[in-house]
This record gives sequence, C-alpha cells and structure tokens, in this order.
Amino acid sequence: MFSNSEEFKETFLKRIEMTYGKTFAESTKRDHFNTLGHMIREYVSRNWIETNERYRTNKEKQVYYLSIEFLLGRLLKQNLLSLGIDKVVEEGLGELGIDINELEEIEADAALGNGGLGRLAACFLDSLASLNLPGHGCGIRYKHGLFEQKIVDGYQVELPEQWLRNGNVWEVRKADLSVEVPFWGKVTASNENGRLKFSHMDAEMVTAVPYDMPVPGYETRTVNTLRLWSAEPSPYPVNQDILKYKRDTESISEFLYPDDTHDEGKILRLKQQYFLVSASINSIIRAYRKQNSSLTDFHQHVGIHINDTHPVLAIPELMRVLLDEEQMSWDEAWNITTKTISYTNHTTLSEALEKWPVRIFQPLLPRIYMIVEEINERFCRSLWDYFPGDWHRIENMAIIAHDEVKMAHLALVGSYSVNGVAAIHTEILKQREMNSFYQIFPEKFNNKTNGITHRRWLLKSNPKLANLICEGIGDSWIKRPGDLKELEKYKQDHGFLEELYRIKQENKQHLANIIKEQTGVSVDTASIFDVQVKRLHAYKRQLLNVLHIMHLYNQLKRDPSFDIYPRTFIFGAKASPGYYYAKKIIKLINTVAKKVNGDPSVRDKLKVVFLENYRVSLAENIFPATDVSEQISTASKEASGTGNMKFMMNGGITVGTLDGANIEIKDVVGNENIFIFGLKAEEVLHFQQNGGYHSLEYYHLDKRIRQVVNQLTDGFFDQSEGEFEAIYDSLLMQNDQYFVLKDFASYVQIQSEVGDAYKDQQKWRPMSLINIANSGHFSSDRTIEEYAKGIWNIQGIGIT
Ligand code: 26Q
Repeated sequence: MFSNSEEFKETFLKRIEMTYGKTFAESTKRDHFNTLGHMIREYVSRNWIETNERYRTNKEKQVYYLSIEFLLGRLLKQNLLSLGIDKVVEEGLGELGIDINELEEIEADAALGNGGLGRLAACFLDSLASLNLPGHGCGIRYKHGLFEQKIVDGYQVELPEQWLRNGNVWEVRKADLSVEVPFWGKVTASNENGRLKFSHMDAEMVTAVPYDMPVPGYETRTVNTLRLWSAEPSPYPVNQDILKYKRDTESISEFLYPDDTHDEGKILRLKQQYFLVSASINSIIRAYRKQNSSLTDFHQHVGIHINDTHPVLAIPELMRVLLDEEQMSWDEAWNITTKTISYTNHTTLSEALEKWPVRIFQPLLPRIYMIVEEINERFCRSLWDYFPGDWHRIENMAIIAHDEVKMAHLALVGSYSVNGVAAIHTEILKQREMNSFYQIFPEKFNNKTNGITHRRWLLKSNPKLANLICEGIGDSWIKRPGDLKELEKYKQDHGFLEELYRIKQENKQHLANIIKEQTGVSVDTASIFDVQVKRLHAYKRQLLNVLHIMHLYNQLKRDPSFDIYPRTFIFGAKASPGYYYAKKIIKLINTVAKKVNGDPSVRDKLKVVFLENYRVSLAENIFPATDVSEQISTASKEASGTGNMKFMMNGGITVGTLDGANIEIKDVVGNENIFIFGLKAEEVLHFQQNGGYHSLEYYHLDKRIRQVVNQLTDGFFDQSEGEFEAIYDSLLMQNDQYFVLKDFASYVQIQSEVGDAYKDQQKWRPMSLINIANSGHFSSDRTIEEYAKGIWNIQGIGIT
C-alpha cells in the first residue's frame, strides 16, 4: 500500500479529497485522523484475512478470551508500531505539517473497562497476537464506557462517556454474523423418541451484532480479532410496545457497569453477562461447525477462557447447546464443557464474589437455570463421597444455596483450570478462600502472575527511555522482554545513569505541564514525584497516603526547618458512583491539597495534586514521570496489581506492602531496590481471625496519629462540619478494618528512608535502573506464554 513517506503522502492526500470532498487545506485534524485510521485498517486487512485463513486450514486450536471488559485506551500509535509503519507515517505526516502527537489526541480512549481486570484483557490481546498465538477477545461494545470524572469543589461528579460520538475507525460491523439471544419466556419439555426435548418458548429475542476489531501483533503477520457485541432489536415479531422493546434491547449494551460490589443484583448486569456469553458461544460454535461435522472433540479445537466469573454462564450455555441442539448425553456434554472452559479469579474479597438471587436468575434465563440446577445437584451428590456426613461443608460449597447462585462455585466446578493472578493470591485461594474445592480438585489450581504489555507501557508511552535502552542493549527486548536484564551492566555507568535521570526529568516536565494545565498547580520537577493512581477502594488505602501527607504538613508547620526532601504527591482515582466512602476519600485528598498548596510556608517542600479522570491515555503520561510508586494495599487484599509493574518498567521505585505481585517484584529486584513496610498477609489474617487489633490504642499511644485523625473532624483543613465523619468513624469506631493506623508508623518510617535514598542520587539511579532491567518478567508476553503452555495447550506457529 505504501512503503515510503512519499507513497504514504500521495495516498493520504488522495483519500482526503475522495472521502471528504475537500482539499487538504480545508481538511480538519479529525479528517486526518479518520483518514489515517482507515488507511491503517486497510493496511492490516490482508494479514487479517490471511491469519484467519491460516487458522482454518491448519485447524489450530483457537482460544477465545471472554471478558465483560476490555480497557483498550487509544489504538492509533499502538497499531502503527505493531505494523512497523510508525516512522514512515510520522515522517510523511510531518512533511504535510501534521504532528502525529496532535492526531493522537483526537482519538477517544476506548474505556470499556473499570481498571485492572479490563486492562489485563487488553494487554493479553497484544501479547497473544505478538506471540502468533490463535487467541481472540469476545466482549461487549458498550455505547458508553466508564464514566468521565470531573472534580467540582473537591467532589467527584460523573458524566456519561461518549467514545463513539465521532465513530470508531477500528471496527467493522458484521451484521451478517448476528446472533439471536433469548431472554424470559418458559421452557417446555416434550418426549422425542424416549428422550426429553426442551424448548424455550415465548422468549424475548435480542439481536447481537458483532463489531470486529483487528489486533495486529508487533511486527508479525498475525492479526487476531476482538469481537465486540452490540445489542439491537430483533427482526422477529414481538407482542409488545415496539418502542419499549427497542429501548429495552438497546439498553443491554448501553453502559459499562462501574465496579460496584455495593450495588449488587441489577438485572441488566445479568442480561449483559448472558448476552456476551450466548452471542460468543453461538458464534464460536457456528464457525466450528463450518470446519467440523461433529462436536465430539470440540475441546481439542477450542478453548474458552472466562475472565473472572462475569462470563461464567459460558458453562451452562455450552451445556445447553450440546444437550439441546446436539442431542448429546449429559455425561458427554459435561466432559466436553469441563475440558473447554478455564477460569481466572481476580479477587479474594468475599464481598466481591458474584452471587445472583434465584428470583432474578430463573425467570430471565429459564433453561440456563435448569441446567445450573442439574449441575448443582450432581455436584452436591458427588460431594457426599468426598465429605461424608459433612453437611455444613456441602452446603457451603453448593452452587445454589439460600436462594442464591454462587458464580465462583459454578466456575470452579465447570472448568478444568482455575488460576490466581499472583503467587500469594493463588496460595490464599488454595489454602483459604477456596480450600474445600482445592481438596477435591487440586489439579485444577494454578498460578499465572499477571503482566503488562511492555510495548504499550514502555515502547509506546516512554519513547525516550525506549530509545536509550535500544542504544544500550539493542532492540531485542521488544520481542523478548527478558533481554532487558542486560541493562544491569550499566548499573555503575555514570554516563548511562545520567541519561536515565535526564529522561526521567523530561518526562516529569511533560507531566508537570499537564498538571499545570489541568489543575493550575505548579509543581517542581526537582521534587520527588510520588504517585498513587488506581481505582479508589478502602483496601487500596489511599487514606494511608493522605494521612501521611497530613502528618508531613503538621511537622513542617511545627518546625519550618524540618528537613524533608521536596515531594509532589500525585493521585488519580475514580470511585464507583455509589461508593460513598470512596468518594469521601477523594474529597479528603482534594481538601488536603487545597490547604497544602495554598500555604506559602510549605511551598518549596510539599505539593498535592489530584488529577481528574484517570484513564489509560493519562496513565501513559504518568508512569514515565514517576519516581515513587505507591502500592500500599492491606496485605492479602490486592490480588496482584498491575500498575506496580508499569511503574517499575519505567524506573519508578515501589513503596509497598508484601501483597499481590509486589512480592514477586521484590523477589526479582532484591530487598535493596524496593521499600517494603507494614503488616504481612499472615498477620492481617491472624488479626482478622483472632482479634487483637484495637485501632483506638494506636490513636491513644501515637500522638502523630491522634493529630491527623483529629484533624478529620476539627475543621483544620477548612472542611465543613461532618464532612469526614465516615472516615473518622471507620478508623476509630469500626476498628479500622484495613489496618491503616496499624501500618501508619511503619509507613512514615519507610517514606523517610525513601526521601534519604532519593537525596543520594548515586544510590537512587542504580536502584531505578535495576527495576527497569528486571521488569521483563512482568511483561504479559511471559504471562501469556504460561497460559498457552500451562492452560490452553496452544502453540504459536513459526510465523514472523
Ligand atoms: C461487580 C458487580 C457489578 C458490577 C461490576 C462488578 C465488577 C467489575 C469489575 C467487579 C470487579 C471488577 C474488576 C475487578 C478487578 O479489576 N480486579 C483486579 O484485577 C487485576 C487483574 O488481575 C488485579 O491486578 C487486581 O489486583 C484486582 O483488584
């Protein structure tokens, strides 16, 4: 299509005229973006077709990654890089006076996810394609992604997100591949040659229309597919108000639900889940049938992975197809299903495990419910052999109990593999949360520590560092991230470390400009950039970070000569709209920020910034500019974390608890290159089981704690009365569930060591380098290789 910048320019200019009927001079930036986008899509189309052809003719086993979320962010540069045309395009555009970075800003983030789980799915797609693995995504094409956050007077305000307002250049609508999904209605049974045949009558049909997006691998010819389903009214007649029917169907793919475990049991959420599952399974089977006459060895050709329990209905749905449409026996269908489905668990917080009331589930999905009941009955009967007489245990393990369907139990029973997302998390699943299941299915349990795509989170978002690395060790790390290890040879090289520092400072300046523009606050790039960006949750303990800042402020006020290395504390976090406590923490951060930033007496030492609307595209500017990475969850609560890996890869040094993947980061960089503090997981679990922690004692014994906690309610930060009462109460009246006060002293201590270490740049810079050098282990390429070998049993064929 084009192999040099001249050819690129020629095509680009011709297309602008043909598509928009405008001269180049009249065209807008959006015209440029769309034109370029369409050119890229055409550019991949040949390899996309060839990849599908190859998969068909080789009959390679295909894996489908079902996820209710794909947090993709922007795709322009990612696609250019993967296709290896970034340089040519940038040059060609440059010659036309177009800045690629300005074009990039035109693209809306595809924010079809809440946070870690959704971003993990996006990273996995990149690694699958880059490793030439036959793995595809199946998700929902939400009309509105995660809400847009505004901060008004320190409070979070949510606006609907509108990523499709100007169209989506990356997608192809495939109306001819639509699937009908049934809801409601009733199931009737008839006798057909001595076998019961079930039919779903009077169902309300919804049409699922696929929109496919190409997923090109990095410098390979593999182009996989992300298929996102959109809900539309079905052409089949309905006996009801047509307008209401249209609204009801379209509402299924209207909004992404904000991660909110406090707001359970919304019927629309369950509809979304079955919509995704039914459309995906049916289109997978349709494609399979084109190649194979019978489904008896389906599991040898297809793997279906479920990202948490949100798509767990894939289990009864696959059973339904095999039983009702294929007329298989229960045992044969169950054998195939349990050899097809694999499951990742992302949480041990019991309040976050999905449960659905039978009274919602049964009428909405009558046939699926019957199958779940049958699975449950057979499972409970088999438990009797494992745990004879242990009624209590059997009741706890049942899939349906106390009028609720427990989705995690269904996933554990109906899959052949269950994995946690970091070593400690998997151990907690095996030894505690899912121990009863581990006793009967030990072979199902395995660990796959999370990873991130280094191509987006280093190569794309930190081009200066990527260049320096290439100058130092060549570019093999882009395909083999483990090669970053070679950087260690520079750990005493002053010239290289100086360059590393210079790049960090440039990235900090870039972020400082964004901060200035967004908040009006001027921050000094000579200060330590200390960052906590992630969803707002009590267990993630943004509160510990704020209390520490309040404490530093108090110390500076008491003793103006108090020696601290200047610091800029940066936050970014969205709170689920119904999560009252989380919203109060956002208000607290902004309240403290206002007081601290407005006090000239601490101006040179302390700044606090809350960046609104934290999202993938903003994150890409934050990770490269960070010195200190805050990973301070209550030990045992954060399954893995993935932001921790993004900071590390960009030379940020972790201040963290021994939780999630922080432990594995510590293992690879060594104790000297990370700042660990606080309770360990066993200690937390011990206190939770046996008591013995009394937050009030810490309040009474530590006057630093007393001071900051009192300031929550005494108006010190000019807050209105009662504003932070819920926070105050959580700490003192509800015995501080997340051990914030317990870990306070240890956190203050480690933070002072962080300051000392930064002051000694001879010490800091090698630490930073060693973090980068060892970050290859946390590439999602490593993670996906482990899934491919250890779970899916698929191999990349030697295509480059
Ligand atoms: C639940 C009910 C109703 C609506 C939405 C939800 C919901 C949505 C999203 C519940 C949970 C999520 C997302 C969870 C998540 O992101 N977990 C994180 O997964 C990461 C990837 O494995 C881990 O690194 C994090 O530790 C884990 O918190």
